Order: sequence, then structure tokens, then C-alpha cells
Amino acid sequence: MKIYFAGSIRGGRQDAKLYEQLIDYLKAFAEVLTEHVGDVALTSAGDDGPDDQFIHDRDLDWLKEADAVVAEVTTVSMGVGYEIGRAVEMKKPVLCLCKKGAKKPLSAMIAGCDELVVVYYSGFKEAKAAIKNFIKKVH
Ligand code: 6IA
Repeated sequence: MKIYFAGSIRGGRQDAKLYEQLIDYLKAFAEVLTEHVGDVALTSAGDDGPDDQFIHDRDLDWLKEADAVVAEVTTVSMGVGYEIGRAVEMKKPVLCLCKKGAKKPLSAMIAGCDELVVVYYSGFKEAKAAIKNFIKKVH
């Protein structure tokens, strides 16, 4: 099973360590196509490819290849929102994980979409339980 993990890059890297931990947990169940999202060395100003078109096209190919998407949506990110929208159009199962009590309330376009599984969690333990439950359903 292949998972596309989505998390903020240019939207801000304050949760990069958390992405790394979630990706490590996901790897127990599936191949994660987008491990770089959890690379704490990747800053919001850093570079990971020749140009933006390359990054976009390569990521879209991975999204098409994925069986499911797990997105950490607490940090607002244009790219993550775009990936979720494209995944919904492709009829892929999508889990959106959002920290309870986040500074900015989750966008209505994510919180209000009934084609997504949206889980609000309090700690890493709850996030892991949501992932386990989601994987069980989509496997
Ligand atoms: O708008 P954002 O940059 O926060 O969007 C983040 C999402 O878009 C992630 O889930 C990634 O899958 C994807 N993405 C955005 N930028 C990149 C990237 N390098 N490499 C891979 N995936 C990306 C860009 C580095 C950049 C800071 C120059």
C-alpha cells in the first residue's frame, strides 16, 4: 500500500518534527511516497528540486500513484489544500489530521467536506490511533 503524506512546507515548518514522527509511524503500515515532507532540514525557504513545475508535476504523479492520502492540516498550507482537493477529485481516501485548539480554525473547505475523514486530535497517541483506524478501513 502506498501513502501520500501531505504537510506544510512554504506554509511554515513549525510542525516538521511532528510530520517526521507521523511518517515514521505510517511506515509500519505502508510505503510513504513523500518522506521529504518530514525532513526537518527542509525549511520553508529551502529547495528540493530544479524548479516549481518539476516539484508540482512529480508530486502529482506520486498523488496519482498513492492508494490513500494522510494530511496534517494544522499549519495552513496552500499546497496541502490543493493536494487534498486533487485527491478528492481522484476519489482517493483522505485522512486530515488537525490539532485540537489550533490557533487558526480549520478551513470550512476541509472541515465541511464529507468526502474527507477529518480527525481533531490532542496528542501524538490520538493521531496514531486515527491513522491506524483509517488504514484498517482503506486497506
Ligand atoms: O504550500 P506548501 O509549500 O506548504 O505545500 C506543501 C505541500 O506541497 C506538501 O504536502 C508537498 O507534498 C508539496 N510540496 C511543496 N513544496 C514541495 C517541495 N519542495 N518538495 C516536495 N513537495 C513539495 C519545495 C521546497 C521549496 C521550499 C522550494
